[in-house]
Amino acid sequence: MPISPSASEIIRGLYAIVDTSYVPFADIEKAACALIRGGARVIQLRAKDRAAAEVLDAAAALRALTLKSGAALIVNDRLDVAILAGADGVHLGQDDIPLEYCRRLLGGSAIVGISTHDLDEARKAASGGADYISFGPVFPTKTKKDALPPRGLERLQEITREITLPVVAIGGITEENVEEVLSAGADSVAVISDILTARDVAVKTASVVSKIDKFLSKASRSK
Ligand code: 3NM
Repeated sequence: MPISPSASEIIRGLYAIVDTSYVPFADIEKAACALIRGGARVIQLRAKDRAAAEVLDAAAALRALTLKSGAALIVNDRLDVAILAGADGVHLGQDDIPLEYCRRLLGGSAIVGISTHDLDEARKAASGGADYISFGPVFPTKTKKDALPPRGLERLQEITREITLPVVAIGGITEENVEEVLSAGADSVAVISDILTARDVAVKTASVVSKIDKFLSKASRSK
């Protein structure tokens, strides 16, 4: 039987997000293909503005694609869609269905990530059994309309020093600042607009992935 990789092996490097505020709904599969071609190994589907049936259709298409390529699929917010599409996991906001209830429906092997914005939320997610947390916004972002004020690199570092779960940094991260973010201890980096607005999404992804992977492999060699 194949050994399934752990959440900390999966949530490492680029955490790519297909966000329908940048990708027309009809192009979701095409965008995910480009991200995967560029080397993304985790794909999150984030479709805040769409009805459940549509999100489920998109998730099912991405499930087929990610299974073929060996990438992990995480569904944002929608536990129901994550379960029905057979996704690898779900990513929950602070106001979504609480973690303990999610586990009852998802079982222990699914990956559950929680958005956090301060140390208290991060501690609560870790003690509640999350597999990873996101922390942000690190920098100003236009993508999330209700984003909190930027947390900055020092607060990110405070989180990565204490929390032993994989930490995905998010918010305003670009190819230019990704190394600073990794230097603050992030295991993974979510990049939305900088990648999805690129002229060639696959080429841009490859360039971001190469920068992240080089940094992480150097960091793990020097441990
Ligand atoms: N969550 P971009 S910031 C989806 O702070 C999301 O939890 C955030 O998009 C948080 O890479 C954010 O375009 C948007 O800045 C990130």
